Amino acid sequence: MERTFVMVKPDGVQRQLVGEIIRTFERRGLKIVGLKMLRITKELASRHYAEHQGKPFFSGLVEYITSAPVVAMVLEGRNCISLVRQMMGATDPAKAAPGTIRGSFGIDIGRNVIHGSDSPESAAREISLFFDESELLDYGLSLESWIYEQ
Ligand code: DAT
Ligand code: MG
Repeated sequence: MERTFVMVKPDGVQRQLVGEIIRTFERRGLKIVGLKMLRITKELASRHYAEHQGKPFFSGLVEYITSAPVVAMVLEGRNCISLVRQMMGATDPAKAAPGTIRGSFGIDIGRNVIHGSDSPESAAREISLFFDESELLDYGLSLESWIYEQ
């Protein structure tokens, strides 16, 4: 099983899409193993988006992600890193496939509702940036045999 880091961004929280987004992942069969609401500091934003430092959109990105609370979570499931990326849709919501989260709820690349890790390395880095090991729960779901054949 794989874990990934997902965040409902400030626009998603302000637009009251938290429940809708969590529901989308739960319906798919992904398991929530960590969940919290927080206001991201400038320092955490700079670390989370370190790979984008120096790009023209960086300061706007930090401004946006720190502007209001976010909901951070860790999801677990088979191949869930790429599964979640597929469910999110393209970075630019205007180009995201209909039915994806960004393709359903967004229009502007600077207001794209959700973040999800893009690789196993990013997932490990981002999970440890937002969660202590003690905040992640190991537990089984009794319906697992109805989601996975083996
Ligand atoms: P993703 O969030 O799909 O992983 P990314 O890591 O390339 O995309 O970029 C991080 C965020 O930065 C993205 O969600 C929105 C913003 N962003 C990326 N490219 C942008 C651009 N060309 N103009 C404005 N914002 C951009
Ligand atoms: Mg990214």
